[in-house]
Amino acid sequence: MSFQSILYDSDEGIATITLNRPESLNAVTSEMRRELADAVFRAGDEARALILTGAGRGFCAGQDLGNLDAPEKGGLQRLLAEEYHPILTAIVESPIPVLCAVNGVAAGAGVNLALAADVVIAARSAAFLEAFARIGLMPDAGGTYWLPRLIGPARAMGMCLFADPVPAETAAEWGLIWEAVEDDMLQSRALDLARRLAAGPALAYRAMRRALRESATNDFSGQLALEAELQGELGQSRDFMEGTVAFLSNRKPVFEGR
Ligand code: LHQ
Repeated sequence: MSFQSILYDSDEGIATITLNRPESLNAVTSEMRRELADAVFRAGDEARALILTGAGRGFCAGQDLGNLDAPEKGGLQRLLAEEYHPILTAIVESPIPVLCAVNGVAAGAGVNLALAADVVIAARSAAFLEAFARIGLMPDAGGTYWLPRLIGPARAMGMCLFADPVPAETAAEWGLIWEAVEDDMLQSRALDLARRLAAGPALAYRAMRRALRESATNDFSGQLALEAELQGELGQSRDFMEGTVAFLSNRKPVFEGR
């Protein structure tokens, strides 16, 4: 499988997808959407952790505004439903943890693509910009889902209405992302975290990602039931046996699960 708008690499259980249209800050075209979806599925089949990042000085400037369908082709609703949503769903439902390393500005759908990942880290010089109001649109691609859940309704509303860039450090303080790191440390930090995820208990990771996701819509008793069901399954896994034996033997566990 060869790609034009992204780079794909897989090594030692870690797949890396790099958005690769640096001349437009990795603005998203139809080709990039198709390739991203294919690459996310491929990573889920062959790796244990996935890093998503961007080439050049930007992470992703959102939709390429020069690459939009004519309205008679179904307009923005079709574009979102048929071309954006499959990528976002593929990331959220990926069997492996997804870490986004935001190397520079993330704008529009670029922010919301990053927020679909399980862990988001960003270079200190990066910023998050829900740019939509600047062009007469509202946030899409999951933005109105993630923002209030991550940073609360007041900050979510401010980000959407004012469309001002939120610097990486502020994003980390607000809980929009996991951490902001020095620019020259971003890729090594991403690799370090991805290595930990790749060596971790894959089945448990899958279960905790699902439980945390479903907590957004479950009530308390529903969530307790889901935890008990998933923990029941994990309790029968080899990884749990290995984790317990390793703890009692005072050694590091070697998890297998996929
Ligand atoms: C771009 C873009 C871009 C094309 C920079 N397109 N070329 C999806 C589909 C369906 C419905 C609608 O919603 C969506 C989701 C969306 O994402 S809509 C929102 C689209 N994104 C934006 O509105 C952001 C537009 N970009 C910007 O505001 C700025 O470029 C930011 C703030 C990201 C960065 O500013 P600067 O650092 O000053 O860079 P720049 O503006 O000079 O951009 C560098 C180059 O990249 C430039 O090209 P040039 O040939 O002049 O060097 C830009 O034209 C190009 N570029 N974003 N989205």
